[in-house]
Amino acid sequence: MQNIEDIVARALAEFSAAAEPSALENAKAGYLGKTGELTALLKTLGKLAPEDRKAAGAAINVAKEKLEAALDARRAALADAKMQARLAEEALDVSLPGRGRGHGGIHPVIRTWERVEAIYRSIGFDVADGPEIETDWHNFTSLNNPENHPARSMQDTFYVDGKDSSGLQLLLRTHTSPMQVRYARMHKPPIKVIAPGRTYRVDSDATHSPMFHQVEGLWIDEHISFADLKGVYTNFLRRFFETDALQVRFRPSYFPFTEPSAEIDMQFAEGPFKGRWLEISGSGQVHPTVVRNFGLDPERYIGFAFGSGLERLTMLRYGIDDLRLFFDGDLRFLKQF
Ligand code: 2U9
Repeated sequence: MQNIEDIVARALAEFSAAAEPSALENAKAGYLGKTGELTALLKTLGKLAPEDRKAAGAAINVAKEKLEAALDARRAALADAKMQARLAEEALDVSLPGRGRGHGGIHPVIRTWERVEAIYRSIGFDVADGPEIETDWHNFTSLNNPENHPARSMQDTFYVDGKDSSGLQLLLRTHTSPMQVRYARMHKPPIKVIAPGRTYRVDSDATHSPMFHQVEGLWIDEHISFADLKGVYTNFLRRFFETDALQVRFRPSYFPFTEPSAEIDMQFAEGPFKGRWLEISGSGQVHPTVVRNFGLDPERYIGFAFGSGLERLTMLRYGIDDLRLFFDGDLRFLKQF
């Protein structure tokens, strides 16, 4: 049966030439499908003489099995080739080094903030935190700021449109003192608290930023004096700057919320600032009107308050000479802390 061998040879050639499963299936149809060549041959069996039929049938079946085996092999080869191509395309070089992830750090001013908190906590001060959008009453009036005080003007304070739920004028707090007022009105003496946080003033130049950080302290009880203020603050400075070779002096000053009031100056006995008196803080005995606004009797309760700039403390600790470095976000600067 020359014809069968010819059919098988052409089928095998077409199968191995098929580069795609669809082409392979089309080729299969040409031989084994309903109208395929081998199928047609099978249909001619009935016309053969009975003695020839058996041999012809067996030959066709052998041919059919051959083609089916070749089809299976080709199908597997095409699937394998497809998988290899995909593996090559999607290959990951697991030996490449990772891109790495940048890690952030703590801003130097926040380092100071944390340090100040730890020192005051260690001598029994609580730490209070509160709103940065304040009422005019908490920020100014309760602190004995007169109606016409320049700090209350639009040039010095950021006012916020709209009023609070009681109809009070809102503003960005210019100091953390309003938090101390809130704290003092919520606690019974002894009141011993610091309030670190962000504050806002309309001010922007080499030594002023519209947003800056303060820490204020307040200690109110029956017999708290300037001697306690001097002890607490001197202890704080020596621990913050990690040196006992440091002098502190109090210079008379004026603030509406304290009477008497004093500027606190310090002088290092060593290091880059050696021998220079540096202004470090404002302070004073809390004004009787402010104590009354706490809801306390100023004849019975007395104490001190102080306020320091966290940027200033940071600049002195690390010898930084330009305030703007804190706000520029330059990693060459920030990475040093
Ligand atoms: C209450 C009563 C009194 C806090 C005080 C200062 C003096 C002061 C400045 C230092 C540098 C602000 O950041 S700064 O510009 N602060 O001079 N602050 S006494 O007095 C208070 C606080 C709260 C209830």
